[in-house]
Amino acid sequence: MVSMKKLFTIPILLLLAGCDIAVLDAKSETGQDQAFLIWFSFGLMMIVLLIVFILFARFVWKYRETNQNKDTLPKDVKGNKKLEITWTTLAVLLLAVLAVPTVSITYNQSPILSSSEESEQAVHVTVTGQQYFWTFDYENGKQTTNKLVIPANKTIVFHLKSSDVIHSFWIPRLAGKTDVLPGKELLYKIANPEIGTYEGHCAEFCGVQHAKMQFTTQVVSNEDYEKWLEVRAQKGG
Ligand SMILES: [Cu+2]
Repeated sequence: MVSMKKLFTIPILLLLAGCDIAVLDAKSETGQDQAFLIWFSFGLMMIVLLIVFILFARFVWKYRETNQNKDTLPKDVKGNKKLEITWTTLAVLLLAVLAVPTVSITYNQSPILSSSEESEQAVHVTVTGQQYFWTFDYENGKQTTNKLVIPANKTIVFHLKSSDVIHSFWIPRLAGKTDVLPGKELLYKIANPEIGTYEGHCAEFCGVQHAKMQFTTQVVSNEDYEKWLEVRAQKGG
């Protein structure tokens, strides 16, 4: 059996290490919605866990063996209708509560095949994944490699493409992982990123150099973005 000391060592070490969970420190509306889902389901889970633990402790204490009852067997009870209905209903209700934000946010954020609601405000960037780097093409023809620059507080529509195998586009602080498929262009939106520099990764094992398939994302003000776009630097700009 694992000793209590060992059981607590891991979380304490994580806390001491200043454990930084990027997805919970989201810097975009899209990422914040995802972080909310994590906290929401975690919260519900903790409530259930707390109730179960309290009841468990109570029953262990209440029905423990004492000198008075050690020679008698407890009464055999089964099929309490009230209890069965209660915990079945509670579980269904809990799942229903969990389903509302989960379905709504997931549906809202899922990548689509083509953009039907072409919004004027959105900034479009074509993202091409290939072994083992990322290319970003902007609306005016500018191209960068392994460095993505986008404006803050806008909706960014990424047109995800792969020129070889399946990759996955992931900027942990901005949004979750999205598959990048060969032969199929997926549109993925990230809403209202905040100014800052964020790491990006390929999150799908795509070959021997997969771990090196990283990029930097710079979210800059709208003005800076326009200026940056005008500098006609080509690759690597
Ligand atoms: Cu990859």
